[in-house]
Amino acid sequence: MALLFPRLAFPDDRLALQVGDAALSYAQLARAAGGHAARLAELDVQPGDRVAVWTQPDVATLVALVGHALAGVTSVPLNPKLGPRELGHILSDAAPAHVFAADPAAVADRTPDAKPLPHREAEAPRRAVDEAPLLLLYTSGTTGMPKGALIPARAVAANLDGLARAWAWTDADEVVHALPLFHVHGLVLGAFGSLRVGGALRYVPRFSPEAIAAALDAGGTMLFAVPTMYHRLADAGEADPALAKALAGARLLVSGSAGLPVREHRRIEALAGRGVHERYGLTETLINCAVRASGPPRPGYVGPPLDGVELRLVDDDRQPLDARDDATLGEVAVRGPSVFLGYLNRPDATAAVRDEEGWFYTGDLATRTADGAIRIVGRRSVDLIKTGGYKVGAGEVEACLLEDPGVAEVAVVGLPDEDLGERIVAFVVPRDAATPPDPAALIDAVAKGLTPHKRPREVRFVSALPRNAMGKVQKKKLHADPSG
Ligand code: MLC
Ligand code: AMP
Repeated sequence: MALLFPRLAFPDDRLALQVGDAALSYAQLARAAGGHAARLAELDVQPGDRVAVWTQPDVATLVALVGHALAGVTSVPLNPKLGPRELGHILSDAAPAHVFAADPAAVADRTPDAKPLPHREAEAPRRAVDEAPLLLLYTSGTTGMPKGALIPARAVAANLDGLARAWAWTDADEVVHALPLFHVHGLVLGAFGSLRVGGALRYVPRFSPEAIAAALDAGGTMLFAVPTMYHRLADAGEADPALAKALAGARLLVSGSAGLPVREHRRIEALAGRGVHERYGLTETLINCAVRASGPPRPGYVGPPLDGVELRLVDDDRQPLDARDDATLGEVAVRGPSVFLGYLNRPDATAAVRDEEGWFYTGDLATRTADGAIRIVGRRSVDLIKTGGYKVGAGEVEACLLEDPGVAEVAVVGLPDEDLGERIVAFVVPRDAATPPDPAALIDAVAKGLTPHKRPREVRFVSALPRNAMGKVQKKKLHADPSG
């Protein structure tokens, strides 16, 4: 029987998870995850049911997510900072049978009925990797509220095996990361990846360069981070030789979720004596490309496709482009076992991104070299913003801002930012120019109603938005002339 986490079936005393001061061996994790699975059975949760978990950065959260995987239950990971507007959408769309939290008091203002995750033990069930959804991950689109991507266990297993080959990732490795546990990067790669190879995860509950350095010094061999974190590590490392030494001690530094500027590559290389291996992926497809650990990093490139991933570049009519000149631009399309099942309750949205032959259209624009390396150059839509590695849809932020009676019109864009990659900026036409709304209140409405990382970092009042002859807002003009 092919298992998702083989080492949990024959658990030993090797370190599986370290979260702050709490550590679990594989034997302890197996019994704790088995205990959670037993609890689900008592609650009459059946394989295939959906159960939500507030992903507070706690070892109990990881135990519950592993328990769901062993029980065949679909996890719906919730960002612990979700505000009522976005949370309401997710709970009504996903309709989970139960909501769990390591610390229910911290989320009682939004889910009064969240169940605690007490420590109990039972034998871990065994479950073969199958087509059933393992995860329901919410991801933003250009308009409307986030869509739930159904990710089967089969995709997670295939993708992690491809990454293990690309990075020579083995049970001798200890991954360090400080990423949130409600997205692919932190949850699938960081947590499930470590457990699938039988290695350890040293999870840092709150990102800081010093905490990353401490986890690397404690035995970490690989670091997974977003470009914003590398930028902050470079800033801190240039001032602190101990931090530079900790980075130099890892065998592999990996960046993803957004493009790592060549400048940051060079800074890390200068500090650590080693650059950063980039990989590229999406919630819906998991990881598509990775620079191989057997060779040097390649600044500006995300490497060739993983084993098992079919990739092509296509033109505006979705016709394949054969060029391998690192100049011809096409949209990245991928096919293979890592592609998701579809969006929950959204067959229309699923059909828009996946064709009848199984090709998934990413919306990312790229070139390809003669040796197959992909360089991500941009995105088809100006309405998708990547800030700090988080995807944010302009439409969801605009809809939230338009609720303010003082806002007549609004256009949200991502402007270049040295730290965040892109910074969310809202161009607002006030209903009454003499008494515009309070910018801090507008920012707060997004931070508290949706989630803090979707908040505009800046509000600019303008008398009108640039529009074309059809009346459509020309966001490219706001990019070119951010004064509005
Ligand atoms: C600020 N805060 C507010 C607020 N303003 N809260 C309420 N109201 C307001 N108006 C709070 C925040 O909640 C937070 O609280 C603190 O202030 C700082 O917030 P921040 O400034 O937004 O954080 P920042 O420093 O910018 O975070 C940087 C970061 C983060 C790098 C740590 O962006 C991050 O974790 N990124 C990872 C994203 C990721 O994992 N993406 C993967 C997607 S999967 P507090 O309490 O926390 O201090 C994917 C596929 C793939 O893309 O390829 O991987
Ligand atoms: P998400 O929906 O949060 O999973 O974000 C997926 C998007 O992140 C992709 O479509 C890309 O635009 C972007 N992305 C992920 N990794 C990289 C990378 N290494 N370089 C550039 N963009 C990336």
